[in-house]
Amino acid sequence: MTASSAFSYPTTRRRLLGQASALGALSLVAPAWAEELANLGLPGGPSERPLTKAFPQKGEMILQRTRAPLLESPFEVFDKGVFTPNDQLFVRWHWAVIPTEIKVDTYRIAVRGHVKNELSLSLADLMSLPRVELAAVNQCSGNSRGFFEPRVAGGEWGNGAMGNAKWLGVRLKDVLDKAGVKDGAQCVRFGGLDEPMVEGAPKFTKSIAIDHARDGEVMLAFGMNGEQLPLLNGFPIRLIVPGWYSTYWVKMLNNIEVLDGPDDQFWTAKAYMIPDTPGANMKPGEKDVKMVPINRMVPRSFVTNFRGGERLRAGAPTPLRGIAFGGDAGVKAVEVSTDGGATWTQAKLGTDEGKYSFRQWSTQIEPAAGNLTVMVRCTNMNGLTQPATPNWNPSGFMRNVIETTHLPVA
Ligand SMILES: Nc1nc2c(c(=O)[nH]1)N[C@H]1C(S)=C(S)[C@@H](COP(=O)(O)O)O[C@H]1N2
Ligand SMILES: [Mo]
Repeated sequence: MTASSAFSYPTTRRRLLGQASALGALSLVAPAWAEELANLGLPGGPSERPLTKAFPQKGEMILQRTRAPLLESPFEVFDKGVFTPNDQLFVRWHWAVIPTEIKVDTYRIAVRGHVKNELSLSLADLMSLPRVELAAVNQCSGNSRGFFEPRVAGGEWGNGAMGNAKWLGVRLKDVLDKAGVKDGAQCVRFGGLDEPMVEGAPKFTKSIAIDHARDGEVMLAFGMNGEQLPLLNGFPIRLIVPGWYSTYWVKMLNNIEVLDGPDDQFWTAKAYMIPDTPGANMKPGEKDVKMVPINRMVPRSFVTNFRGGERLRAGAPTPLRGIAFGGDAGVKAVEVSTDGGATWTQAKLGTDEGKYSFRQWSTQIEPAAGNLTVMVRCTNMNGLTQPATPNWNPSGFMRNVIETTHLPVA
């Protein structure tokens, strides 16, 4: 993690708040957005993946659900570079009551609970703390759920419920130190401005252990790829939990609560549970599997410059490239196999943007006529490699397998 003084993003307080005020003006379109949401049709079957440009500050996205918004990044986006453009980074909300207007001057983040001084931080207070910048992959726990066999319930994501950005913000540790965490603190719970649309439904909150919260990496971000966050990605502030699934990356953050016991609220204690097994893998119908809250991400890799079914020319030198990430550790190696996994060739790795970032990989092939099968696998710095067979669990979380792309060659 580097200090951001050299970063050319306009981060003076006035400039950021100035931009934020500009967004305040922009948010005058909010009622129109609310109406548009109501008028958009729902997608049909799981194979139907309509594109939409109807969401504010978002370019072309795959529409999974209108309310609460579920928007997937079209996969082509990942071939353009390791940083996902803000207007095409995926969007996921649990509840549909999302503010469409944020008053940046009165926005406050409460820091409360098991602390010596409860705080109410303005955006200016927050931005006066030392700044840090970090590239990190934001990946939904259910990314790629649509590929689970047998099928499971939940958002039918393809592989585009992930994205990588350079996050600019302040350390959660510094915020907690300002409040002075009392002895005996166990975890920190986070909440945002969104609310359930049905009475009695549990508000979306998540928590992490106190030591994790104070590791100096978890941050409160107000910048994303050199701009402020799009509203739907959590403007003005979101939590970044590097290397962990983004269910913990609470958006529109306005509440930080230090607890002296475990968090027993629904979203941490009951939802987002995975089998406590390697790769979160179990058999359909298996009983008495110990479940734990989802946590660290695992390595994944994808081909990005060809879609399955695209035709290649026989004997032609053909560049092959894609992205990989190590999960909670850096990318150590990316290997490619064109013989069904019998032999593997090391791919060349692109610029290292930090251990939590996407990393580009590339190689070249000269395919023979026939049906080419390209397999790609990533190994992270902890020595963890992608599995040859897909994992399975009832919630469709943490999908992982060596990805295979079939390309006819003629
Ligand atoms: N306030 C709030 N934060 C939230 C959520 C939410 O519903 N409300 N969903 C979480 C989940 S499950 C995911 S996958 C990410 C999605 O982040 P994105 O929309 O910026 O891609 O936000 C997380 N933070
Ligand atoms: Mo998620």
